[in-house]
Amino acid sequence: MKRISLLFTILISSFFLNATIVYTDINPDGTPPGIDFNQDGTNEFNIGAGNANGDFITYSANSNNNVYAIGTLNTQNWDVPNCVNNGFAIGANGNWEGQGDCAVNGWGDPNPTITVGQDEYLAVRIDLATGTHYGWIRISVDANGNVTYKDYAYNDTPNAPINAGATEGGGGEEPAPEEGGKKVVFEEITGTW
Ligand SMILES: [Ca+2]
Ligand SMILES: [Ca+2]
Repeated sequence: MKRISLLFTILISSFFLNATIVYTDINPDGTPPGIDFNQDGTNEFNIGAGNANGDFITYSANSNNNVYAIGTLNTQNWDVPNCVNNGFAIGANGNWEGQGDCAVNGWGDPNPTITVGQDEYLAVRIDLATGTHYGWIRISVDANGNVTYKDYAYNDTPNAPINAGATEGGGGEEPAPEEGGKKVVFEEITGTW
């Protein structure tokens, strides 16, 4: 029974690893010119400096690329990202109101979703050749509003959620059987027995 459980665990782990989160470390941490999630030479987000180093990002090249923002065009908080905590499920239900650019530190005003000196996550949506994907960018902001970029990742399964900070395993909830994943695993296990 133990062996079966172990096999089960390995198969589950293998499956979710295959679900694949594409992770990129920024090394050393700092302010790269942009974020290229799939490493194809085209940045999904470009990083610039306004009030402080690396404090705004733009992504007008693709209209579906976006950042989870605090507000909407109507509330005028549309261009301030709503930074999320580690483990936050980033998916289709996010407030995708970044509208082409975002000031990470709130255009010089404090971004209320950021704690100075603490890891924060930008929740992002990107369009790649394979479809719409969800991802995160880990940053920290100092007392002067300078932004340090640390690493980033996206789920290579289109439309599938990712947990902020997740680097493997799909990062979201267990997929429903009709969505593919779990069903396949159980079929494999049945076949093995
Ligand atoms: Ca790219
Ligand atoms: Ca790093």
